[in-house]
Amino acid sequence: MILPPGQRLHPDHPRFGLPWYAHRAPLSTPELALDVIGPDGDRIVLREDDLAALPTREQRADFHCVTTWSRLDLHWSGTGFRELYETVIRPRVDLDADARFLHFRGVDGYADESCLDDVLAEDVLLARTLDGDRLTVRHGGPVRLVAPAHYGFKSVKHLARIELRRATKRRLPLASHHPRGRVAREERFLGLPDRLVRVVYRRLVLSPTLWWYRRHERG
Ligand SMILES: Nc1nc2c(c(=O)[nH]1)N[C@H]1C(S)=C(S)[C@@H](COP(=O)(O)O)O[C@H]1N2
Ligand SMILES: [Mo]
Repeated sequence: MILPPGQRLHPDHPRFGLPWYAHRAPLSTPELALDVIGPDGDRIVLREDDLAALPTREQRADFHCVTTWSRLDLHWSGTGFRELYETVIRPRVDLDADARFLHFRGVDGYADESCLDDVLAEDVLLARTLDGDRLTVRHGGPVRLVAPAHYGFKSVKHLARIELRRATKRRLPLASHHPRGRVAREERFLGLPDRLVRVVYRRLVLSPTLWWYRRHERG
């Protein structure tokens, strides 16, 4: 078994994230209503039926959190993000070639931004099931992003909104995470040595965050 640099295998798959979002997730899975907003404010809403009409893809992938825990071989299924972009977003939302930043936001208020090239990668999924079951709130239901080549902070859970932008609008606390977060390059944190960051995460951040998320468990 080969893990990426600085990662350790975790014994189970925890519910996890930035501590101040642990209690903001809904208690049960909300109905899907995903706003997609273009750079000039053009807007569509995607619902369950819109996604159900698109082809579903199965995918096995490892999951790596920036705080150094990893899970191997998770089994997701859902809509390929590229498929959604090409068949729904591009035809229905007023876009131009400069709209290259995508801001993903969950119903809990958590958000992260990715560049278009990163989310159009073959393995980026709008996931609806995990290990054969519909996603519950615990792991991001009703629909979450899964971007396996990037640290988990890119894989926004219980998606509510996707905004396409011409320029980045990263702000704190987002700005502290590396803007691309590629696991193979150990892009953990902007402006600090990643080998130091991994030790700080592992020793100081991981356990308290796991404990906090367990206190705010979701089904
Ligand atoms: N909506 C939302 N998405 C989120 C987070 C969050 O707090 N809220 N945390 C991110 C982080 S840091 C990680 S590691 C993964 C954890 O996913 P899991 O709870 O399914 O293990 O979700 C990511 N997506
Ligand atoms: Mo994470």
